[in-house]
Amino acid sequence: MKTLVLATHNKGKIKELTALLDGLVPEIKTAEDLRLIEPPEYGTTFIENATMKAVTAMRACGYACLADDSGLSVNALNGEPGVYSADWAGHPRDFKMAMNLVNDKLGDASDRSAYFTSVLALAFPDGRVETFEGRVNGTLCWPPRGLEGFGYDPIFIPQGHDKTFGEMLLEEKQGMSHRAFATEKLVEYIKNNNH
Ligand code: ITT
Repeated sequence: MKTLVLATHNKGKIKELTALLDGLVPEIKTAEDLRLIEPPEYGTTFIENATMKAVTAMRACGYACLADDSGLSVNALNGEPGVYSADWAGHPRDFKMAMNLVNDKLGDASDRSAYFTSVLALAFPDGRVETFEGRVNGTLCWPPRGLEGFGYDPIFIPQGHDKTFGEMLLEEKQGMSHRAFATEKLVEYIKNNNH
């Protein structure tokens, strides 16, 4: 594989994926570089949405395309916002509002456990699609802490740590994130299959 397109319009994901995939393929392009549209997401699972985003982009540009569908699932909220994590931030995206919404819905619930999931879908020009999933467990804190990362990072403390993802520099988050774990599987697949 000479060129891989990151089929996402999320700047936080682009920063993380670009660093995680460093050295894997000669050229990485983004959806923005190729002016690819941002398709509406009607799926009810991360796998469905990730696959749809990767295939839509691949059909539009002809290169191998990698999409990420991800989100925060809160156990006391029956897994919400989950696949709707971006929707909770409205238009234009406002993650302060989304984090407030999570905290309001949680109220005084004693169970503050949550997890991030990332599903990466890799769509090849010949129509094949492979998916890879990563997950990180943690707890939610309030108020939000830290200015690093993106999205819900300032309220998420990964298991076994004291800092939120919002208080971690990129390299530290990459050592334990859902996206990093999914990417590890993807990299292994690419290396084992000579792509
Ligand atoms: P693309 O579809 O263009 O990739 P998006 O932001 O719409 O961008 P999703 O539909 O996958 O992406 O929405 C996932 C949301 O979950 C995302 O907007 C983040 O706010 C949140 N999220 C995912 N991974 C996260 C992470 O590592 N840290 C914080 N929030 C995250």
